[in-house]
Amino acid sequence: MNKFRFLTSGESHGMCLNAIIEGMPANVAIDCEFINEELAKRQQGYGRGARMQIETDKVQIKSGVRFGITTGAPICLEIQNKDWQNWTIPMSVAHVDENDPDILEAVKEKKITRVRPGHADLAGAQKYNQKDVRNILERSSARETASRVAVGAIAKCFLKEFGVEYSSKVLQIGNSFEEDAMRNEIDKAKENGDTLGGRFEIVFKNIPAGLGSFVHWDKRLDGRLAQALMSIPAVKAVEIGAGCLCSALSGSSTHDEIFYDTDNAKYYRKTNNAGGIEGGMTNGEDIVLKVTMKAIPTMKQPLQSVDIETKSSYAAHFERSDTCAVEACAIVGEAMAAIILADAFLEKFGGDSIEETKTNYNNYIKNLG
Ligand code: EPS
Repeated sequence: MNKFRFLTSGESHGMCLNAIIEGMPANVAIDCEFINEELAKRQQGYGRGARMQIETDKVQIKSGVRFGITTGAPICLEIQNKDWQNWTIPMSVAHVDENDPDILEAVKEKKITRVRPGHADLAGAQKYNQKDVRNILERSSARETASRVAVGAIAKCFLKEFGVEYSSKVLQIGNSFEEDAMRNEIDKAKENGDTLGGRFEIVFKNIPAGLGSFVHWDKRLDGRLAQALMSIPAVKAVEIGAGCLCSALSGSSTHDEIFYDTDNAKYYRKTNNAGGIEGGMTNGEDIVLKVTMKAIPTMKQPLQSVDIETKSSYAAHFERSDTCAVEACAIVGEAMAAIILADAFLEKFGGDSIEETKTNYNNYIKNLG
């Protein structure tokens, strides 16, 4: 059903991360430097851990782009894991000789049996019948979100053709709402071997009215955005516009009154509690999304858990982790929202080339007022 869709593959300490994208029309300019800047933004943020000092995420486009322009063919991209060179034996794709004591030691050293509360470890090991939780951790790791940011950057290249603008900002870390207080709280959590979550806002501007639809449950754009954002590891809540505040507001204070600007032949609202979506469709106002991320479950001071081999009580596994990754999550959130909006654009306007998409878009916009 999706017009713009993608799959990713790759493990946290495997050779690389990949994505295959389908549905991007031909003749869209793709700037690899821009994709790399987006990848760098995801690596930053106060509270990130040691892994980010090892990696310098860079995209390599393997197909679907020629001379910097999409051809309409599937786009395949790859991001190398620099850390992989330290994991060639424990993450070997090929069979290894377990009779070799050095190899046995290297594999055993990376085996995990003490599952982390709050991560995919235990349910994943049960579901996939794994005795080494490494086989769950490697793919459930949020490292996978680097691929999504690269795909999102390609969606952003497409959206920019229509004048779409976007931004995100962190609203809250733990119980702090100001930058200095947020940093202090992160420092304190780090000292205590603890982690922190928070909340961020994403805004998309210049989105035309009428993307998404009310006619079927799975066409509603608010549902599609919420699903995409909830699919980011550690995200626990997504709000659109006034979001959770709506529970306390009466109808007269919830809904945004409608006006008409005769000079510009345009409908508008003075408030945006709807967050740019009414009836599962964009209404022409800014798309405003608020996302809540829980604290990362890998902690230097681990919680009580169980060793799945011995069934005895143990502190959960700790390898290396971020104290706080809310800033990074906001960049992933922008990427996921861009992917959904690019899909909704293509659903509405179609087109196998950007010229065709633009012709359809311009015809539609002419009649909107
Ligand atoms: C990473 C996200 C986190 C990091 C990971 C890199 O993933 P997870 O959800 O597994 O905690 O911990 O780095 C490591 C696993 C490591 O080797 O330190 C990311 O955003 O790239």
